[in-house]
Amino acid sequence: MKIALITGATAGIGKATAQLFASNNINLILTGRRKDRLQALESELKKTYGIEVISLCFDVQNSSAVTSALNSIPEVWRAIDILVNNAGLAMGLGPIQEGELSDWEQMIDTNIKGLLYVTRHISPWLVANKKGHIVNISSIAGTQTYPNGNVYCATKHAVVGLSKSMRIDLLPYGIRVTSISPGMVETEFSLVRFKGDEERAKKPYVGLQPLSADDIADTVWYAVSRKAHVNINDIEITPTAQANVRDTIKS
Ligand code: NDP
Ligand code: 8X3
Repeated sequence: MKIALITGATAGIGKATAQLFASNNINLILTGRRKDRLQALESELKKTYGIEVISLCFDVQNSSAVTSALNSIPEVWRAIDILVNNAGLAMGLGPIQEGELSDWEQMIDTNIKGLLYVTRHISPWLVANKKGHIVNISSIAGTQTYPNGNVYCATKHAVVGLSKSMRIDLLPYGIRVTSISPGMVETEFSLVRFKGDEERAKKPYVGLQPLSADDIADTVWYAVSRKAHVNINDIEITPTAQANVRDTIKS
C-alpha cells in the first residue's frame, strides 16, 4: 500500500485530498495545527476505508516543531510515496504601503518557509528510496497578481519557482514534482484571509460557482495516478466563471 503525507489536512483542499486518497487505499500521515480535527479525520478514515493513519499536530512555521514531529514517523512509514505540500493561507488583503508585518510574516513563514521545512525533512527519504512524488499547492496567484494581493501572490510565486527547482534537483532520483494552481476554491481560505469576517469572506463567491475542495482533490489525484513515466508539471484550474485572477463573471 502507498503512503502519502498531506500538510494542512484539517480543512479544505488538504482534507478533501486525504478523503480521496483514503478511498483509493492509501495510508496517510496527516498534519495540521487543530488536534481535534486531525483526530476526528483519522478515526473517520480508518473506520470508513480501513486504512492506517498517523496524525501529527504541529505548526509548519516552527522549524523545530516540524523536525520533531517528522522525526517521530516510524521507520516503516518513511517510505513515503506522495508528499502534498498544501498547508497555506492568505492573511489580509491591502495595499503594500499599509501592510501588516505580522500578516506578511505569517504568510511567508507558512507558505514558503513551512513548505521548505517539510520538504527538507521528507525529500531525503524520497531520494534514498529513489521514488516519490511531491505535489505543491500553489495558486493562480503564483503566476499572476491582483490589487492588494502583494505578499500572498509573492509567496505563491515562490512556490511555483520552488516547484521548478525541486524538479531539477530531484530529477536524478526519479522523483516527480507537480505544482497545482487553483483559482477560487470555497474553503476556509477566505474566512482566514478576512480574519473571521463572515460577510467579507462570502463576498467573492456570491453570484458564481467557485471550485470546491473536492475539485482540487480530483486534480491532485489525476497528477499522482499517472503512469510512472509521466510527470504532470503544472496544472492551472479555475471555475468556469473565472478567466484569470482578476476576471470573473457573476450572474
Ligand atoms: P483552508 O483554510 O480551508 O485550509 C488550510 C489548511 O492549512 C488547514 O488545514 C490549516 O490547518 C493548514 N495550515 C494553515 N496554516 C498552517 C500552519 N501554520 N501550520 C500547519 N498547518 C497550517 O484553505 P484551502 O484548503 O483553500 O488552502 C489550502 C492551500 O490551497 C493553501 O496553500 C492555499 O494557499 C491554496 N489555495 C487556495 C485557494 C482557495 O481559493 N481556497 C486557491 C489557490 C490556492 P490548521 O489551521 O489546523 O493548522
Ligand atoms: C487563492 C486564490 O485569487 O484569492 O490562492 O489569490 S486568490
